[in-house]
Amino acid sequence: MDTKNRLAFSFLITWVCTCFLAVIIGLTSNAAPAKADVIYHAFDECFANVTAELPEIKAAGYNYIQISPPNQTPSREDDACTSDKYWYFQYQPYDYVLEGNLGSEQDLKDLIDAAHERGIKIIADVVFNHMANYRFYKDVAPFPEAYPLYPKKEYFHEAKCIANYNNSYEVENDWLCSPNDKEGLPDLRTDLPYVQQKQHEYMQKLMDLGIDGFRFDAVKHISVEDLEKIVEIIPEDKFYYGEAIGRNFDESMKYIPVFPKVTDFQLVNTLKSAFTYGGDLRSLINPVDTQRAVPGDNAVTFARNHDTWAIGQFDNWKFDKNDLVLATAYVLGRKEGTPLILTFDAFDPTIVAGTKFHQQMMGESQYYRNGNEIADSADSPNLLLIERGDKGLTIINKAGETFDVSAAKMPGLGVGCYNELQYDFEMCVDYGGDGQKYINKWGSPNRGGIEIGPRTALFFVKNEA
Ligand SMILES: [Ca+2]
Repeated sequence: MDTKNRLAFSFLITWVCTCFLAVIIGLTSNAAPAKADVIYHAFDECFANVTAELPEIKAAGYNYIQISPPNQTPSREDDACTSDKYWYFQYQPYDYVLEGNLGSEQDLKDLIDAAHERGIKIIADVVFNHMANYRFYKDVAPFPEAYPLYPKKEYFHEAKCIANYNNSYEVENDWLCSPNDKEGLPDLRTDLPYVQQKQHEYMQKLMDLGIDGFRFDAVKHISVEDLEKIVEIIPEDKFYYGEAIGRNFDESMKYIPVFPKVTDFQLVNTLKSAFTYGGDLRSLINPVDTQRAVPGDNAVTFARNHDTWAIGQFDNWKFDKNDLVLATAYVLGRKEGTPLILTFDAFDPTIVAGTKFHQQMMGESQYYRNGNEIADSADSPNLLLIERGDKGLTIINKAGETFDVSAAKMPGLGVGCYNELQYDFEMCVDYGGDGQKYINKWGSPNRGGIEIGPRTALFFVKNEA
């Protein structure tokens, strides 16, 4: 076939396939395809910039976007749209009006509408425990008249910094302070019907704009009884979860079922141990069974979030750059949890492949295959194999060396060929002469077995028949 004919032939094939696809889509258009949720955390991003980014976000496979708190907060010295230096200002509400450093109410509405057109939902981060530090408003009026919504002292707990984090009364009722901020954040009396009403009006306003869900900040600092009141108005079809930085499993689970889901810091701990030098990836086999992760239906999962990203806090939960990608690959390869991917990580090629894998494996079962059943030396602290149904496989190699074996069994996967989603090569499984299944093609038709490079994660999905 000459070049011209080849082009024509390829065009014809494309046309035939497209028409065939159109027929399939046409036949199934009544049932929207079920998709697993992966949340893109548009951390400290201006709303108009997120709107502009929607094509990339959609192409990478994300179907939820979590925005930073959209309420009014102290003015920033940096350009909020290009810098993340004063990100923590966004977690200090001054007023629940939708006019702030990250954009206007119209910018937010435009983002919601444009996202909905693409089938993407928007989650708003809401901060109800406290208000902005009064030092920003000293020139406006005395405390607390400076706060338009809460101008009376009775709306706040007594001004006193949390001193003992083991005392839940203090954690819930005293003010959040930091070494750089001894004045602290005015802590709201979230038990008062008036305060709850203002917070409900704000949530309702966001829902009227089209917001699809909420992330509730700092829930450990609000009593469960108050939280129950706060979430009361949320309709069943909304997605919402609580940011609970649980120091242990019970502390994480304390907020279920007030929230259907909580941030899974138990898993972050478990991941950190497994990926630390000398750690063992096999410790990541079913961590929920030993309470080293929150049950999947209740968990919003990540290797890092904006809190562990931020300089000078949660240093025990920070990962080396390569480990971060591999730990996030695990979060996306496993069945459990709703993954939340931070802006800075969201377009890493391995993480994009993992996000697509997570979506395509929706509803598939999960099995951690023991390396002994695959090949010599595959049962290793550096190697993890997660099968998804009989049509998906994640392999993670955390070693500094390539794992290379010329023969590998693959008892769990169906016979056929699989595409690797990041590197775009084919792996095929077929029966050998002994009646067992083997990987008989790995990239090149000249080799079988497994070859996975140092500090690499691979995601295989079976080709459609
Ligand atoms: Ca509080």
